[in-house]
Amino acid sequence: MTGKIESDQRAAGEDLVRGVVVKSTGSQYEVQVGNEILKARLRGRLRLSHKGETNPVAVGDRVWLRRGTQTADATAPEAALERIEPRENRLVRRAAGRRVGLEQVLVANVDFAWAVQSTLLPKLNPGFVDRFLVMAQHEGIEAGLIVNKADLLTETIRDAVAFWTDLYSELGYPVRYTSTKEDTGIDELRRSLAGKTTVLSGPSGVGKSSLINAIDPRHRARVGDVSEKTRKGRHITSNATLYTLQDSGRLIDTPGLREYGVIDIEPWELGHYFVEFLPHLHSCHYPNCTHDHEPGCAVVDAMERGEISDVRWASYLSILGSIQKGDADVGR
Ligand SMILES: Nc1nc2c(ncn2[C@@H]2O[C@H](COP(=O)(O)OP(=O)(O)OP(=O)(O)O)[C@@H](O)[C@H]2O)c(=O)[nH]1
Ligand SMILES: [Mg+2]
Ligand SMILES: [Zn+2]
Repeated sequence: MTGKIESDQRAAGEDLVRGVVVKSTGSQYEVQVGNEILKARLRGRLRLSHKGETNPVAVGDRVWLRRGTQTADATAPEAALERIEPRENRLVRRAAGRRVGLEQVLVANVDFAWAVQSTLLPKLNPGFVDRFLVMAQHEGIEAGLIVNKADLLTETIRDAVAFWTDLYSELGYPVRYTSTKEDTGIDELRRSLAGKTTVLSGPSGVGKSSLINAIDPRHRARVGDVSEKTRKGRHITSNATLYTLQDSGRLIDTPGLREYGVIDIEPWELGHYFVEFLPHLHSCHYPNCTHDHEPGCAVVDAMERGEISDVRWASYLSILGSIQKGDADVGR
């Protein structure tokens, strides 16, 4: 058994070892090889072959390393990152600021993606959830919604939050309420992570890192508070990190995003990533219908019959508008 794993982790005839990227700080990467974490630096030619991306290597990438000679300097890289395996999937967003136009790969090779929101502080943002679900659907990644801070649910907001969780459940997405303060829904969430790679993504301050710590207390992901004034998080987590779980499975913590920018999707294609539109798309009069102004639109008809929720249609139009305008992701 051990022999097989070793030969799988070593390229034939070459002195390379295979691992998974667990952290990326821009120029240096941490790569898990078996039970070991190696610091690695990228070879120059790899950097050039990924020109459209701000980061050629992302957390979750499967890579091949060449071990270097050990030095006494603990900060020196221990290996050169020689090769990146083709990705099964990735979550990307448009890079913000000076790098607009480039893609930022948030994570690669994930089996499941949770959009994490909170009931309050910050309050649930369905626009974020819809954009996130579109991008996950586009990449063929299964996705769902976690609503954390269930302990803050009061009579005043309970129905408003339930409106959204019912909506996403009815669309077929798994929905979980959790509280890291009251230990609600944590065991169930932990069980769903076994044997696969799962990513948590959401706005700053919703409790992604707190969930990681609650799921596997051996990990000590840094947690920050929410600003009293803006009621938003303070962007505590600054790099995506992959955690190996005690019970099997891998869980990726990501930095909080202000908004989730949709990328690489054409206007006529967007409707394909709204699951409830799918049964109607072939009935639109125009094959490239954008379900906006076109006559004979089966999606609008379905909405008028009450089969598609008007809030999801409004959200669709908002995303369509950003794609048509070529909006940049507002980013972190
Ligand atoms: N009331 C309540 N507060 C929580 C819960 N989970 C986390 N928090 C608090 O929310 C704040 C933000 O938590 P973090 O885990 O740092 O949030 P994050 O999503 O990782 O934020 P970024 O790293 O900035 O993206 C902290 O003050 C946590 O203590 C919860 O279930 N209930
Ligand atoms: Mg965090
Ligand atoms: Zn249509």
